[in-house]
Amino acid sequence: MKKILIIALLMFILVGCEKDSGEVPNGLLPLTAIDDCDEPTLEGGWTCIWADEFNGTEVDETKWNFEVNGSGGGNNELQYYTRENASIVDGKLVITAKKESYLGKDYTSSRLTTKYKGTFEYVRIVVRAKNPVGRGTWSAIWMMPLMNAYGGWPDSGEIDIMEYVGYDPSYVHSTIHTEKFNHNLNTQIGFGRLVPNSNTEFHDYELIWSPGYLKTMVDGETIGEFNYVPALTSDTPYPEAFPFDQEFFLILNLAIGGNWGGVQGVDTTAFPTTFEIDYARVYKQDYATLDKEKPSEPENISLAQLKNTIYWQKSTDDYGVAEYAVYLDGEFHKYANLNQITFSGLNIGQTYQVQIQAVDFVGRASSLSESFSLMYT
Ligand SMILES: [Ca+2]
Ligand SMILES: [Ca+2]
Repeated sequence: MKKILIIALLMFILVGCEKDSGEVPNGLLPLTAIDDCDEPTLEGGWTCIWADEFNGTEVDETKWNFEVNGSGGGNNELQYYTRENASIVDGKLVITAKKESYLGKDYTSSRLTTKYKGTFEYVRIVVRAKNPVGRGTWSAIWMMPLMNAYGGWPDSGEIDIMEYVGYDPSYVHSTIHTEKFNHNLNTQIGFGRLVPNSNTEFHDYELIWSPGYLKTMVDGETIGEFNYVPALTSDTPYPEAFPFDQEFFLILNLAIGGNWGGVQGVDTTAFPTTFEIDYARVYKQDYATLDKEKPSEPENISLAQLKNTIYWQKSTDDYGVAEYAVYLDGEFHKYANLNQITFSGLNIGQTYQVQIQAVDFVGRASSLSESFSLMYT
């Protein structure tokens, strides 16, 4: 009797759970954490999808590429990047900068990337690292776009999760570069944070990246937040301000000298010096399991300064809006990744009724917005 009751109760719970989980409209499957990540999940539904704990005996070239060159990184840097300046020691990637003459350069170091081996969009990245010591060093944990969807640097964006220069060792920095905001125009958007012991202690440097939003942190404390706010750049197509809706890859490097690292020269007695990385982990949110609510209805559709362009207030959602479906006169027209769209190829002089619908990562859609009358010119 008791057994039957338990079975009945179990069945009720199972059926109840199944009913509760609902259906994933677009068939997205739940995520499973990879095996070789020492912290498989993080609070908030983050599941580890890529990681290197640096536990082997040499750099894992299924995950990393060496960039071997003396081209100066576009910043007049002084090092030649080789394969030999990176090694795995006691569970850490150690990049060692040396003062030595090599193929016309006075220093050697290493730069590793995950290009074609680990490329990501809308993820959380955690890299535990210890910065080098010495005036003239310039270490970085950063990202570049895989396909340059909007053109060459800086038009497709750059995400600097953590940069450090040895002449100013108390600070770490986070910066984004885009077509509209970049260091050639001196309009890049950057933040610094006081971390006095970043070259004696390991810290977790993080990026949280969702549509229209980037946040960097050190040990859970914010370094910088970067939001796409279309009202503030309404004269600009969104990719010029915020091209971060494409896949990026991770880069770890230790530069010497250069336009930033070398501002106060190089202390030649500081070498060898090391940039050490304990792990690099990438997490994605398990939308299929977690995302239960549809997004809010897009509101406040407005005409942008840019011709034939509108923007609207970003919808809210329990796990994020993946894209916006744009309707013209009741018919689906196209998707927009962020909350702005520029129309093209319509009939000049005709007025269209525009409606917007927010769609989340599992395909749940908001109700259609109110109509906005747009005269195409
Ligand atoms: Ca490790
Ligand atoms: Ca949702």
